[in-house]
Amino acid sequence: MHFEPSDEQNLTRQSVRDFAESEVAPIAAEIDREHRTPVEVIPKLGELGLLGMFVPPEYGGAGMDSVSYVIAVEELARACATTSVMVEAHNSLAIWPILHYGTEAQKRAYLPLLASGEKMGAFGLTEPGAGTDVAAMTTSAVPDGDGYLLNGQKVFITGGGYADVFVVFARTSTEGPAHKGISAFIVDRALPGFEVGEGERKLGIRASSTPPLMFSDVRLSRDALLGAEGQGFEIAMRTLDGGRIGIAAQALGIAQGAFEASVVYARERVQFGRPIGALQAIQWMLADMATEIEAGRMLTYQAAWLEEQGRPCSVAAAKAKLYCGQLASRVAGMAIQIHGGNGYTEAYPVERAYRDAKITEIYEGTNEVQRLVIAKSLLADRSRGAAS
Ligand code: COS
Repeated sequence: MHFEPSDEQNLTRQSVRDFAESEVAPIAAEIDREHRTPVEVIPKLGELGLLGMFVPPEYGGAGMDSVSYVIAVEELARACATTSVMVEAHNSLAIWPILHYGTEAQKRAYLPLLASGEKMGAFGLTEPGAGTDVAAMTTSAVPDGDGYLLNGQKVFITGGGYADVFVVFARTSTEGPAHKGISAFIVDRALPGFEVGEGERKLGIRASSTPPLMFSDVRLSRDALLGAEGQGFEIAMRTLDGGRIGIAAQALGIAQGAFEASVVYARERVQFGRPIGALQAIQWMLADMATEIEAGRMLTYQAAWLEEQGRPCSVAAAKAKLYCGQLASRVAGMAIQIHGGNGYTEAYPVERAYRDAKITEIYEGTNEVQRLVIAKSLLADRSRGAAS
């Protein structure tokens, strides 16, 4: 397959790049240093349509295709990984499940507000004792009157500090297989008994808010249930399939930014009387970086295209995320190597890229989880139809 972006996709890249270079890149180092979430960019992201990218226009969104979405995330990450994950978590993890599993009333109630950025969304899945092992979650939603009582704790919730609407997963049954007893709910931050804790201080994406959520007898109405009771594990997995394509795009953008900074540095930095780009040792690193990024981009766009067609994309998403997460770490490492001692300081953006890259090998499923998903499909009973 030779991927050729459409005029519309090229336009998306150009407009997001212009915005990222003028509004995001100038503050990226500062918000990282200060661990400060750039909430001031949220209205601007909303105006550009980046907060409701695949929400259809009838619900107030931009109605973009999945490839345009990954292009936008990639361009934001090229300037600032934190801003890209703010957009990614909101679109992929909060909006997507409401769009695909919500009732008409839920879609009408939430999507226009989320797409405009008037309200921000987040995804409450991970718990202190349930990270990779999602089915081990203990947060419970016990039937009570005509609704549920929600109790428990979530951790590492991207966007938790500023989000208004959360897609929260909780156990509604302890009967049968653990994953069958999980349900999804749309939970408003304003509900009594819902508390948001202090954000974590992290190695990278330092400006991204990732606090714990605490639920103490939070009363949910019946209308808060997203999908059917017991469908939560499936909703989480399908949501993460798309989310992983977004994280692959984020990893690509981080790598692209570090690569471009390295090309500039290789042209300008003089040693032994000539730019270091004249040295084969540097040239080989640049060549490897460019090749890996292009390979990762093809995997990511392929996964997004499959998703857009409504075709199975779990395995393609896992491959894209696995490959791009690793390439981002490798490329950022080479970028520091090319920059030498300068690259190890905060004065150059590759230091931040190196720290930011690592999380793309961890969140929305570790490298090991992606390998598990890929290997499972390779060894699946073919008569049941393996995913691509
Ligand atoms: N789409 C739809 N359904 C899926 C699915 C997907 N992508 N993946 C799994 N399922 C279904 C399976 O078909 C199975 O359904 P049945 O019981 O009806 O047959 C069910 O879910 C259980 O699947 P599986 O046995 O593979 O589940 P495991 O408990 O072994 O978990 C892993 C599999 C580890 C891959 C999964 O829990 C996972 O992805 N963990 C990582 C979670 C994560 O990414 N956390 C980050 C949070 S966001 S920062």
